[in-house]
Amino acid sequence: MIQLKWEGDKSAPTRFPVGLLDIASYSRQKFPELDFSLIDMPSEQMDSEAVLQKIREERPQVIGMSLVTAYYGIAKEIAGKIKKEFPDILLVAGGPHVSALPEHFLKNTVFDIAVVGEGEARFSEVIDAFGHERSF
Ligand code: B12
Repeated sequence: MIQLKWEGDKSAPTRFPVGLLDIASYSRQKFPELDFSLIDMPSEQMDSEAVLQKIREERPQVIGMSLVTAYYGIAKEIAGKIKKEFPDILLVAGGPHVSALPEHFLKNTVFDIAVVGEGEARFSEVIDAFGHERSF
């Protein structure tokens, strides 16, 4: 899971990523054998290169990002870099921007899946389908 931050972002560094943590907590209960981790760009003062470095170290199979519209640009930048270096990682987007403008979001994106609305059960379904090589 990645909580985003764009360069010059003045919002508080300690935003608590409630939506992402909800999803991780729900998924962890469903799949206790899997590891879930949070890359928290604001509180760890990370830029996109630092995120890439963390991904190189952790080698996740699935990455979820939460987007408000203000974070669309940085999400696109980071997702593009991830896909270029790790084309097999499944990229899942959710949050208010994706829920408000799903068709627009999907028109020009490297994300594999966009989840509209509440993400807890949906994200688990995605992980389940991905783990069993089922289409979603
Ligand atoms: C609390 C809040 C804040 C707090 C955040 C505190 C915190 N803990 O992070 C503060 C005051 C800091 C804040 C700031 C801003 N906010 Co605000 N905020 C809200 C509010 C009222 C609730 C958000 C919340 O915590 N929801 C509860 C959690 C559980 O829900 P959630 O995050 O939506 O996540 C669920 C789903 O969206 C989905 N989901 C989310 N992420 C993901 C990711 C994946 C992979 C998947 C599958 C699913 C998924 O699943 C989650 C669980 O069901 C909403 C309005 C609302 N009622 O939703 C506005 C809202 C999100 N904020 C908004 C805005 C514009 C902002 C600011 C940009 C304002 C500004 N100009 O600075 C900043 C951006 C901050 C940031 N960096 O994200 C807009 C976004 C609109 C848009 N088009 O994107 C909203 C929708 C209000 C509105 N109607 O205009 N905000």
